[in-house]
Amino acid sequence: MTFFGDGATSEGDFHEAMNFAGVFQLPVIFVCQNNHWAISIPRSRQTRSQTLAQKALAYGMPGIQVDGNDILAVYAAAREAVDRARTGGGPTMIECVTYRVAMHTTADDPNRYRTEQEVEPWLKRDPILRFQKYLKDRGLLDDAAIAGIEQDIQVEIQAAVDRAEAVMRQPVDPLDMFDHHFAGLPDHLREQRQQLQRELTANPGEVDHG
Ligand SMILES: Cc1ncc(C[n+]2csc(CCOP(=O)(O)OP(=O)(O)O)c2C)c(N)n1
Repeated sequence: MTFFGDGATSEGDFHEAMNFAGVFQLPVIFVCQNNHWAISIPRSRQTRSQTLAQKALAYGMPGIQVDGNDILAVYAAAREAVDRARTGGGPTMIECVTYRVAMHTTADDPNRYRTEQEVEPWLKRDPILRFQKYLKDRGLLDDAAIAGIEQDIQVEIQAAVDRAEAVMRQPVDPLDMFDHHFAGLPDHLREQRQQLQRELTANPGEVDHG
């Protein structure tokens, strides 16, 4: 199973991988998270195709477009694709239609290229809220259970943050970044390593390379 965005479908790698998987009937599931935006580039500027899923047909594999904010619809599509792949039926592409409600990264300011009005309707389609409502309506979940799950998640996230911060506080040798990539370091990287070593020796107090 491989995951990528709507923007990624404009890259050559996507088309080569789809073609290869189709020709060799590989057990691959291409899951496209179409969240309408590739940083500041809207879905309408990626392709004139009506759907992204239809690209699968050209590569000889089934393509299915699902409501990506409907957890059960995504599950059903994935179940079918996984069963097909495991029984030798070849690859599938699934386009999950959703929306990026927040910024792309903390370095991005969506106010520069889209309006609040565009985002607004998607907030109501939040897949977690929808699934909560579905389970509550069927008596499978209540507010106390939700509070318990959220509390557990908070604890888990805080533990991960604490672990990451502890690792970041450990002294690291910046020269380590040159290790373990190549059996023999290429000349240009060897030069960069030497340059960094000289700089570190000249500025021993310089520890923050982030
Ligand atoms: C070849 C290449 N070009 C540009 C970038 C910079 N870049 C990083 S994420 C991104 C947008 C990706 O959009 P999309 O595929 O829709 O995925 P999303 O992040 O929205 O899930 C771009 C252009 C990159 N990482 N690699």
